Formats: sequence, structure tokens, C-alpha cells
Amino acid sequence: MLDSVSRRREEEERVLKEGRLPPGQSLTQKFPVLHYGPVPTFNPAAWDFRVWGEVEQPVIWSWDEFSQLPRTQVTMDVHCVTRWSKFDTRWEGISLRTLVEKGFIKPKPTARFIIQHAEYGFTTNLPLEVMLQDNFLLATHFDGKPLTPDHGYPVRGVVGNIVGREDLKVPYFWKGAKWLRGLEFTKEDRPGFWEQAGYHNDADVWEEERFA
Ligand SMILES: Nc1nc2c(c(=O)[nH]1)N[C@H]1C(S)=C(S)[C@@H](COP(=O)(O)O)O[C@H]1N2
Ligand SMILES: [Mo]
Repeated sequence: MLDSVSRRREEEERVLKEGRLPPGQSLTQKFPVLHYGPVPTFNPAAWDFRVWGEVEQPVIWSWDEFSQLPRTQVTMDVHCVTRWSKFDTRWEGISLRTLVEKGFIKPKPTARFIIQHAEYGFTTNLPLEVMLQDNFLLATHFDGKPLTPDHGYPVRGVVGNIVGREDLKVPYFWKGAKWLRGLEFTKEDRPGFWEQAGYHNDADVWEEERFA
């Protein structure tokens, strides 16, 4: 117990020195579960993933089709607005940037924002250019294993800090929707679930944009 407390402090000291601990955050070695509402069940036969709105061609992928999209791995520090941060988290999944580069999704020139749509109507919004950064992933795996149900199985958005990539915007972790079912490309911004509840629309962790 004492050991794990001092180990946590040491780790936190280290990431602080490395400039990786955003203001007002503290390091956790656990993986907290945080969401509103129940955990949905996954039925691969009924599941689909939709992309619509300001795209040249709307798509609907079955679980099989989605599973065959090109895969990417990324390691990130993730920062929850409730003040815990988890460092060096390893994710695997599908990069939206790759999907656009390879022509699986063709945004119209009018597309400026993307709304993530998840089970039970949960939504969260980000600018298109942030969603196309290397630190946004449609993740299916965490730490080499499929996501657990409470962390968003089978697919979730994740966004965080990639060490050494100071060029990237880093929003708080709520900007990745668990149990993600689709992406809506829009001309205008539209606040999502937590954004409507008073959280900051941009949610930059370095600027500490927690509340509106
Ligand atoms: N569908 C859905 N996704 C969600 C949320 C939610 O309420 N519903 N909460 C967000 C918040 S506030 C955080 S911090 C992360 C937490 O992910 P975790 O439970 O895997 O730690 O999920 C985000 N994604
Ligand atoms: Mo959060």
C-alpha cells in the first residue's frame, strides 16, 4: 500500500519533470471507468458503423467490414477532466486520418467538424482538423487486448498526447466516445453531451479548458 503510494508519487514526479503533466492533473496507475448511463451489449450481427453528413459518399460498415480497415497503433497520455491522467497508454485501432488518406472516407470541402455518435445517443464534437490528427484513433484494443465492455467495446474514440508531438491539439479524454457507432461530418459545430452539460467546447488540456 505505502509502496504503491510512493511509486505513484515517483512516477508523477517523473512525468512532471518531463513536461507531460498538464495543469491540475494527477497521475493514476489505475484505469478509471467514467461515463454517463449503462454499458451497452455488443451484437456483431446488428452492429454497424456509419459515416454521413458532409462526405462525398455516406458509408455503412458491418462489423466484418469495419474489422478489415487498415490498422494503426499509438501510445498516448490521456487526461480526464475529473483530474486523473494515465500515461503511456497503448491503443490499437483505425486512424481516421488514414481512412481519409486512403479514400475510405472523402470529406466534402464544406466539412469542418465531426460529431461522434455513440450508443444511447451520446455525442461529442471536435473540429475536423483535430479528428484527423495522429492522436485521434477509433480504438478497438487497449494494451494489446480488445477493449473491455466498460471501456467501450467494441470501438471507441480516443484522443490524448503523443510524447514529442507538441504540434498536436490535446483535448480532454471525454472527446473520445465509448461504444462509438458513427461519425457525422458537419459544416457547423454542435455541442455534444458533456459540452451541453457545461464542459468546455474546445477542451484543451494544456490551456485547462475544463468548463465553458
Ligand atoms: N459513450 C460515452 N463515452 C464517453 C463518456 C460517456 O459518458 N459516454 N464519457 C467520457 C469521459 S468523461 C471520459 S474521461 C472517458 C473515460 O473513458 P474510460 O471509462 O475508458 O476511462 O470516456 C468518455 N467517453
Ligand atoms: Mo472524463
